[in-house]
Amino acid sequence: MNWQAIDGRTEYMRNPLGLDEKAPRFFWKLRSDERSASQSAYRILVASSLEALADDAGDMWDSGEVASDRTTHIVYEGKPLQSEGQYFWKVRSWNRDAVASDWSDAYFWTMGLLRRDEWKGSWIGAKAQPNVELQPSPYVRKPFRTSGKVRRATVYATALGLYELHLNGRRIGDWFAPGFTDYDKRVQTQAYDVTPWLHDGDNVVGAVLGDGWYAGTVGFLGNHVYGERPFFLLQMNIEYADGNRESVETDAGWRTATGPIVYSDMIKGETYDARLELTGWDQPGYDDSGWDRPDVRAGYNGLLTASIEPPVRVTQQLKPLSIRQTERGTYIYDMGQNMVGWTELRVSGARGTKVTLSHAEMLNPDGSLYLDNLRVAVQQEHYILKGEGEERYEPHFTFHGFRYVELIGYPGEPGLDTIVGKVVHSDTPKSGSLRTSDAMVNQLISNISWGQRGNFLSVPTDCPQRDERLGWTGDAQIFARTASYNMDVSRFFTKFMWDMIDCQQPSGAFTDVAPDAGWIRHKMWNTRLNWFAPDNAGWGDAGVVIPWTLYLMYGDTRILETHYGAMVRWVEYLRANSNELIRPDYANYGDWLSIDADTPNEVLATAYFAYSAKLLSRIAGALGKRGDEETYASLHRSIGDAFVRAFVSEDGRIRGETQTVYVLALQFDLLTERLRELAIGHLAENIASRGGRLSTGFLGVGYLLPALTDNGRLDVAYGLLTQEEFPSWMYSIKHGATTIWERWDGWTEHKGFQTPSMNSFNHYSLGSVGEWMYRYMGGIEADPSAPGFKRAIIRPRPGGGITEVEASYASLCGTYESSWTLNGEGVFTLRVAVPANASAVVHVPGSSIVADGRPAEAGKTSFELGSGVYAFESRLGDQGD
Ligand code: RAM
Repeated sequence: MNWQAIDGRTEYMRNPLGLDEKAPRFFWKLRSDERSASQSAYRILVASSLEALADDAGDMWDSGEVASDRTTHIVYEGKPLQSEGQYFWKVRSWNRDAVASDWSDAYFWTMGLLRRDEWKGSWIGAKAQPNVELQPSPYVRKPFRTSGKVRRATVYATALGLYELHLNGRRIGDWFAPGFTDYDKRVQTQAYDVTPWLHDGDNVVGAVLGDGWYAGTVGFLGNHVYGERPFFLLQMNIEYADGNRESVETDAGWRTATGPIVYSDMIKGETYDARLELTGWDQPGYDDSGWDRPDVRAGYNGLLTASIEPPVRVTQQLKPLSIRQTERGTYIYDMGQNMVGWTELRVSGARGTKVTLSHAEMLNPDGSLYLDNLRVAVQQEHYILKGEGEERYEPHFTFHGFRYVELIGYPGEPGLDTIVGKVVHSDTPKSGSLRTSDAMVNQLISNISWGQRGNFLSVPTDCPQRDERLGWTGDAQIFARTASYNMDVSRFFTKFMWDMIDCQQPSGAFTDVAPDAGWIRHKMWNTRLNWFAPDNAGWGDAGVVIPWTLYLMYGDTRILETHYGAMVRWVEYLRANSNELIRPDYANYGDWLSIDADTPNEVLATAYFAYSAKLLSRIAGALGKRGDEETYASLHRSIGDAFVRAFVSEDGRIRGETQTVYVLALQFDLLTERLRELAIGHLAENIASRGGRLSTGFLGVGYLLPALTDNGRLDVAYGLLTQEEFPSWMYSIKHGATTIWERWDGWTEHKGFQTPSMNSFNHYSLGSVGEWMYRYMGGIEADPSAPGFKRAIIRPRPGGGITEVEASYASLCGTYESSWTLNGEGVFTLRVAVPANASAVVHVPGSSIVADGRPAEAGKTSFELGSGVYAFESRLGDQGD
């Protein structure tokens, strides 16, 4: 029977440390080799020790046998969880025949420091420097002794700035901790189990501090946005086998010095002088008598919250494809992929030799690095050799977006193995995969996923190379659904919602950028960039779209409950600031970077207002708030009516007559049935009149193919997908793109590069077509009535000359697969896999359907399936379905 609960998770994570969630949620998956396997009941045991758990004792919680088919978001309801508590759990599941599985493996989690007064340390940093723009990174250290056998040692740490934790000569943890938050409001803390790394007797704990988003350059907002220099807070709690406890924490007794990192800035790169290395600084026995006492910061008024975001990690290493010497005697490498992270250098040479690594996304026509689009960003490292044999170097608190690397000043002749590219991003595990028979479509899929990898770094950034790299909310919302197919972004976006909440204005407006990095606080938008406003249409709406997406894709109702009030405030803000339900748009983004098509702001803004209201109604429904569900549904209808009155003519033409106005009106459900039909006709005509090409910008593009497909124009949708003439996705691919460009015309044959003041080659927004590829081409669609893929709708739509698609999606409930082929005779085959304890409604296109080897009843095209693997065959006409 093979019925088994597997892959247990706590708060979406495998065995997490240092949670501050007092009612954590449990998740598991089910394994079964039977068809239509389902769970009839479960029992969870939570114990305070592994021994107790092994004895089947749930001294913290025994859920009892609960009749339920749920396996996700099961809320802990046991005894109160304690600070630093270590908890173990397991689950047993009963199948529909009431046969029990074995107990699952044991899983665990720990709690962090739950009360502020449990943080005993002080914030320490280097003394203030004379006013320098780029300052050296401080090293801080503390020797300490352990006395006896250590049972468990945990480090809790954070920084206003960035920190790299060291213990006894070992670097511990990930990159760019504690992540980007609005430090005026909160900072995340991390927990590390360091038990294995403690020595008997003498030990040293320390850290290297970086300016990061706190004190370094943030986007185009300059440096010192939150503070002038970084500060570090650490507490190591040690429990001995004999029950004694001790702690080591940051205080005035630590020592600090500067070392080889002359500066390291997110936007400005790094200079590292290896001659200044503090060899052995993080080990016992090092003489720190020349080091200073640290500066102790008075305190911190923001919240200390356990880290929600997934850690930033190096997830892949890329070797360069080629190397070429330039006339200047430098070398230019091609990594073969526009990537984000940095390069590691291997070099031997004389002490004092300076080697520079310079990074760029593109090459100029003369073969040199195209640096113009970086604005004030400097994607360079300068490394000064110590001259002691082979030296290896990678930077610390900076990252770059690049495909090409220029090596300047290298002593000797470099080879392909002189550098290696390190791919760096928030470690959101891959959850989707898509492969087709069309090589260019596959390249587009790859470009979209590289765009995500390059820009999901603590926050969803717009781009990784120029002096921007900010959490633009419009970009994030339009791409959120695509992102959640590609990778598990549950916690990444849960964290980002806090960033949005921290910036929500007293009026209820959600901002364009989160964290806003003091943009609004300093009223910079008035002075520097007067087009900025805190409530742009399609940007602020992210405050509703993102929680809804998390609910749909992961079944998370807590995110809806937590932010319900904030979402209501947003929609009420829009209502209060509209004129008879027509929403003005004060800023000028409109359908940002559309091409040769200006969507009137009011039309776009009113459509988005309606969409926010509609989603809020559904959210209220999901939370059982029937009154609000009706209130916001009727608000949505009223906005739709106002929209039609103000902007739609009798013949279904919508003001502006851009593709985007039709797409939004169709997708946000603003039209009557009659107007809908007219609108789809106008949309298709507009596309045809442009030679089968699109004109949509960031906001229209995400819904363009869905709107066409939902309204019977799959052929037009595929035409746009596979269009190779400018502007199109394939145009960039034909010209070598390996990521999604910010602009359709970032580079064109007729004009060359667009204006360097805004020309990123790694912006994911126009890649929001990824969603359509999963939902429609692959056919794996979420069912809002069973969110989190407890049930899926499988409805592949063949077309576009594509003969084969393989799609899969690893949901919280297990992995769905939908793979199809279409041969020259119009024979369509479909293979569907549905995970245990889940179900799917499968819609098979075409006629003469054979399901699982048997002819289906005439006229039957949809099939309700339980778990298992199924095969279908049908015959298609010329047009797909
Ligand atoms: C640009 C950003 C971003 C966009 C805004 C409106 O500067 O790159 O992608 O959301 O402007």
